[in-house]
Amino acid sequence: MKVAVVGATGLVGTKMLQVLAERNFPVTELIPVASERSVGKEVTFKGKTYKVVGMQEGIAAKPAVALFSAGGSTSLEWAPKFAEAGITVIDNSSAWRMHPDKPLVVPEVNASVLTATDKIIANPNCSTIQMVVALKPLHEKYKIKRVIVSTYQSVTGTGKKAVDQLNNERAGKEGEMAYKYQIDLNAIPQIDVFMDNGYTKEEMKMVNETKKIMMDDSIKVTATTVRIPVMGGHSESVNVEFENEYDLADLKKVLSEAPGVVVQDDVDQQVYPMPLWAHEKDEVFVGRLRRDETQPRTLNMWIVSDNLRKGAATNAVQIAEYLMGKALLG
Ligand code: A2P
Ligand code: 11C
Repeated sequence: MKVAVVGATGLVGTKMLQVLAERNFPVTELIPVASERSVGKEVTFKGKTYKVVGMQEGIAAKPAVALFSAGGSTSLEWAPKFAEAGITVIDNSSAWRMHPDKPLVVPEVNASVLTATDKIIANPNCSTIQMVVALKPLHEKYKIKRVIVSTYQSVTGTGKKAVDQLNNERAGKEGEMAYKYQIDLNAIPQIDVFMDNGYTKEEMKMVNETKKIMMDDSIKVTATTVRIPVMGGHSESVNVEFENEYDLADLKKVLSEAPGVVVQDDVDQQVYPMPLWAHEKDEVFVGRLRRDETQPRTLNMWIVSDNLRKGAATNAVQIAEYLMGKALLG
């Protein structure tokens, strides 16, 4: 299958190439696409080098599928052009996520919404993806009423510029700032821009995307998203109130049997999910499972995942795998 990666020189695009290779996605021809600045540069895929091409050339090559991670404005402009040419776009930006006609997919949760006519498919925000993978099996069994989430997000979620900022700060060097403030030795309670309601865009993504992916507008979600000086892997403290009573041992079993979830929860041995352990893994790690003793039917948990993998590249490749498996690609 001909596969294009749009944004192939970026942090997520590079991870997409790595994940496609690792999972042995049947790529017969790779078309790495980036901005005009990068045309002619080389990227490596499965030990071979490929020259980066521009957008128009990417369309002309007629890939069956294009994995996009080149920012929202690039997606808004170019995804429809790829789609018109019959190419299925799986888009990692926020451009199409809340569009009523565009599916927003986490394969473990709602792959079944996908049809052969979907030509632009949205990949959710990283912090949303890891949360819904863990929430879905619990919603099915106990019905979720309300979720309160606080995040501890890695600088890799911002991109290369933020990784450079943290490295420079640690080395005591001057450099370009991705954030308004120093991130090393700090915690910044702002991810993305502020909205009129006082929440950040990242926080509202978690609220709105969760309802859409879980296909249930009745789930109440409230979020506080925070950037911390971690190099890879987002962590989340999640408080979940259920409609129905649960037994903690049963709930752990439900999670341990859920697709894409690994339970790491042995406090006697001080075992719990951490970004260091989740790094370069595709699963969502869940631990610190305990009752919220302040109110009934409520759980506290800690969720960690590699934001560039399950939070971005792996989820996009899994969508492509699903489409291929169901013969939904043109
Ligand atoms: P380029 O390297 O040529 O700028 P990151 O999020 O890590 O910064 O990566 C963004 C990716 O999106 C890069 O591959 C970047 O290419 C690509 N990109 C940015 N703007 C455009 C554009 N207008 N057209 C195509 N690709 C773009
Ligand atoms: C972050 N979650 O960690 C963001 C990155 O909507 O795809 C991904 C932004 C998005 O900064």
